[in-house]
Amino acid sequence: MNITGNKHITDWIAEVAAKAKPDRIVWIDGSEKQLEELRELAVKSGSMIKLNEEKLPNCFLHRTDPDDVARVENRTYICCKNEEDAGPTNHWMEPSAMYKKLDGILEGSMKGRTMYVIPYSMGVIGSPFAKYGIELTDSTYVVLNMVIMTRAGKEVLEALGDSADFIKGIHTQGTLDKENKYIVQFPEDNTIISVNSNYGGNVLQGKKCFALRIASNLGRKEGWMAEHMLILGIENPQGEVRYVCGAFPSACGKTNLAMLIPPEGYRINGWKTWCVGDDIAWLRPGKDGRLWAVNPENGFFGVAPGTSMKSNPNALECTHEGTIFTNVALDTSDNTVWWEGMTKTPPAHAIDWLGKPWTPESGTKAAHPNSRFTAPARNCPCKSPEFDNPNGVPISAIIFGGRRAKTAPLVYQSRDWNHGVFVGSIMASETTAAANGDVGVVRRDPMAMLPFCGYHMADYWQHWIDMGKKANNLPKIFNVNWFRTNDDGCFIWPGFGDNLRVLEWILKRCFNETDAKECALGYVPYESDINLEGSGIDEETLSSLLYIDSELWRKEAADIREYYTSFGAKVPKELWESLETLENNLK
Ligand code: OXD
Ligand code: MN
Repeated sequence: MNITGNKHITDWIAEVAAKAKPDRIVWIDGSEKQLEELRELAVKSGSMIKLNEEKLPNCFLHRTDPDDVARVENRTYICCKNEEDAGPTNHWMEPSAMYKKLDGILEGSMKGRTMYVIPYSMGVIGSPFAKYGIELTDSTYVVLNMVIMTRAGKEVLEALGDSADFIKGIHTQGTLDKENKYIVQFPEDNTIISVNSNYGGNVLQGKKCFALRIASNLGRKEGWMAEHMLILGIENPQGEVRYVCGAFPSACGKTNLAMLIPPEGYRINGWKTWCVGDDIAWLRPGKDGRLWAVNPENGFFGVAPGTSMKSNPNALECTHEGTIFTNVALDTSDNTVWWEGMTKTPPAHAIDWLGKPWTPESGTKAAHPNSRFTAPARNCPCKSPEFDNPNGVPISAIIFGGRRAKTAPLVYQSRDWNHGVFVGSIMASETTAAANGDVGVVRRDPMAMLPFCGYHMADYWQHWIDMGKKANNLPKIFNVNWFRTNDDGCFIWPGFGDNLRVLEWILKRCFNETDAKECALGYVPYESDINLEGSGIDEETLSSLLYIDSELWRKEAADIREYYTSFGAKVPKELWESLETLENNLK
């Protein structure tokens, strides 16, 4: 039965149903009663395993098909009319050709299945930031994840009223055929279609598909920004909370930074941290000339392996109730979960992510390296009191980062907004760094948006430059590198909570509370301005972390020149100018 009179929605659903031919259509109203029934159904059908109710109340384990365990960048498309608009970093197909292909796959795909209608909101329903979507899916797993990750249910339909302003999403698991897996965004039609996958990053469409690929297009049109960024509030002993956004490529500790616990000395002095978001930020200029950010999500879809009481107790705490685990190991001794890095001692017996008996002697991983938890934000011990603020939080600093063994210093500040855009555009991580200290292979990942920018990357840089003209009290832009190594290939900086020492300096810079040294890259701290008390790092070591090797940077600049050239004529002139300044500074 329809639960809305909105014809734009009901006509579209009828059209999809005529194609996919589900046995029945169920509207997700968001009620606990309905969700409870769906959980029961998922357990009965074998799609989810109920975990120990005492230790992990309302938690479930799901195993995906072994070939369906991660996002599939090579099967992810941006389908706009002109190929040039998708740019060189996206896969593209002409929209009508792609619709034809997908229609073939959708035809009859839901026969014998239920089609769920999930009305969901990215952002607080009714807030100035909110954008609405409807995902049609034949997967109960998708429904149960989407209600954690977004604000979903009939309130969204009420907020939409008769409007046609929503993102249309269709998902079918199909047959999970690897050769016919497609994750497709049609930015000109505000439409997303994912087929033949049931893995979160591909099919929880609110996340990467909507909140980044489609939303980056909306933001460009409407004058705001959709970014792959965490949002963190830092409260100083005076009780003042200042906010930063941070973009990092994967495997740089983004979730750890988003839920950072201050070092003991800081905690004693009254420092606190508040998580607003761990993955996505939507930013808009406010009337006060600052950029204001919201996290459009309502949960965390975090990587499980490596999450422990030591690395990220807050994230672990998030998973203790109402969480769906995907592809982790089942600890059969007490019907709980385990993954590599959770505890030093693995369980003596487990069922691995493939559903097979496992012991520590098996010689294989018990959990898939990309196994996940889908946890409600309400569980986060450091959830910001501003999490649901409809106007978001004002951002003082934007922090870019990457994993570089030798090149990038621990921290540097850009000279101004446009130079900061340059710093974001050249972001990179080294994929491998050999133990002998050799620098690994560099993969550029501008603003950590490489797989998520829904249009031409150089147009996206231009949008950043243009946004700089829309606000007169912009965040300052910084770059950090927690991963400098010594000659033995060991990390020098302790990282984790100690990163707050660097964040403190960053925030002081934003409020003109500390000085800095000018260098070829921008500004770096005076050694004495970073609080090292209790860090185990002395000023000499800090000096080595801040050292800029001109020879390496000359090579870096040459590599950037080549990289920019690959984007053709669209690269903004301001970025070329920043590159020239860097080259001159290094002479
Ligand atoms: C994620 C990602 O899952 O960036 O958040 O891949
Ligand atoms: Mn991400």
